[in-house]
Amino acid sequence: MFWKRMFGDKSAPPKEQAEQPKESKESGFFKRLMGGLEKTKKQLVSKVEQITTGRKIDEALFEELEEVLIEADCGVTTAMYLVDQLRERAKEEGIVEAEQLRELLMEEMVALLEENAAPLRTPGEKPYVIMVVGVNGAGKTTTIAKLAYRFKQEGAKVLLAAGDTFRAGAIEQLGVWANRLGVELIAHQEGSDPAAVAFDAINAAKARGSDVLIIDTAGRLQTKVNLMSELAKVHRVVHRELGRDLDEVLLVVDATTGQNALSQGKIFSEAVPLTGIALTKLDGTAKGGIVLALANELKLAVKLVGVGEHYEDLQDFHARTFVRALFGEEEN
Ligand SMILES: Nc1nc2c(ncn2[C@@H]2O[C@H](COP(=O)(O)OP(=O)(O)OP(=O)(O)O)[C@@H](O)[C@H]2O)c(=O)[nH]1
Ligand SMILES: [Mg+2]
Repeated sequence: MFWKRMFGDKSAPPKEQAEQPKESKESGFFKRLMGGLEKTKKQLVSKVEQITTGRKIDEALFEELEEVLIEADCGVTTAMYLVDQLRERAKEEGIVEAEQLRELLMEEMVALLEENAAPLRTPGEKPYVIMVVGVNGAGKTTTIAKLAYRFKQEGAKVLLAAGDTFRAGAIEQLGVWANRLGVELIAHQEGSDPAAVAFDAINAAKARGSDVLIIDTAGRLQTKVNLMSELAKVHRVVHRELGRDLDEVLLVVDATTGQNALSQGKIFSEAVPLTGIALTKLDGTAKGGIVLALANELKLAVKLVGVGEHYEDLQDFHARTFVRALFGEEEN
C-alpha cells in the first residue's frame, strides 16, 4: 500500500479491516463509484445512447453530442475538443454507424483524463504534509476525515490541524472526527490566527514523530482577496517550518458547483501551489463532466473523488475506472 511502501508496515491495520477479502472490497468500491455516478450517467451516457442509436454519422449528430457534453458540465472548450477528436477519428477510421462513436468517446475521455492524471505523491520525509483548501462547504473537513481514516488503516500515525479558526463549530467538527477515528488533533481557540495553528501543528508533528499531518483551512470564496492572501500566508508558514515543499496542497471542489470550479482552480492556484484536486459530491450531481473540464482546462490532476458522506467514500481517481463506471461497464 501507499503508506507501507515508504515507512514499512510498522503497525498492523485493525483486525476487522485486515479480515475483509480484498476482492469483494475492490468490486464494492467500483459499485459505489458507479452508484455515485448514477445521475451523471443519466445526464450524459443515456443521452449519448439515445442520439446515437440506429443512426448514421452526420454533422447534426456531432452538434447534438457537443450539446449533451456541455449539459453534463464538460465545459464548452472541452466538449468541442472531444467532439473534434471524434469527428477526426470517425473520418480516419471510416466509421459510419453512430453507435460506434460511444466506444471512441470513452477512449477519448480516458486519454484526456490520463494525460492530466497523477496519484497522491509518494511519501518522502516524515511528516507527509497535506494542506486542504477550497470554497465554503466544498467538503474539505469531510475529505480530511476520509484521508485520516485511510492513512490510519494503512498504519500511519496521523495528526490533524484545525486551521479553520473562522467558522463557528469548525474546530469541534474536526475534533469529533479526530475522536471518532482515533487520531491526534492540534487546535487553538476560535478566531485565532490560522498560521499560528499551522506553525504549532508542524512542530508538534515533528516532535511527536507523526507520519502524516493534514491541515484544514477555512472555506473562502476565491474572489475575496484578503482571505486568499491569508491562505498564502498559512502556506508560507508551513513551507518555512517544514523546510521543503508540502507533499500535497489539495483543492477540494464540490462537483455540483459546475463551471465555477474552473474559476476556483485558477484563483486558488495563484494563491498556493496546488498539487491536485479532490472532487467531492459526485454522488449528488448530474454534472460529473466537470472532471473532464478540470483536467483539460486547468491541467490539474483530479487525484481523489468523494462519492458519499461516509469516511470510506473516498477513492483514488483512476481515469479508466471512472469512465467505465460512468458508462456503467464493470471492469474485466
Ligand atoms: N454526498 C456527499 N456529501 C459530501 C461529500 N463530501 C462532503 N459532503 C457533505 O458536504 C457537507 C460539507 O462538508 P464539509 O466537509 O463540512 O465541507 P467544508 O469544505 O469543510 O465546509 P466549510 O468548512 O464550511 O468551508 C457535509 O454535509 C458533508 O457531509 C461527498 O463526497 N458526497
Ligand atoms: Mg470545514
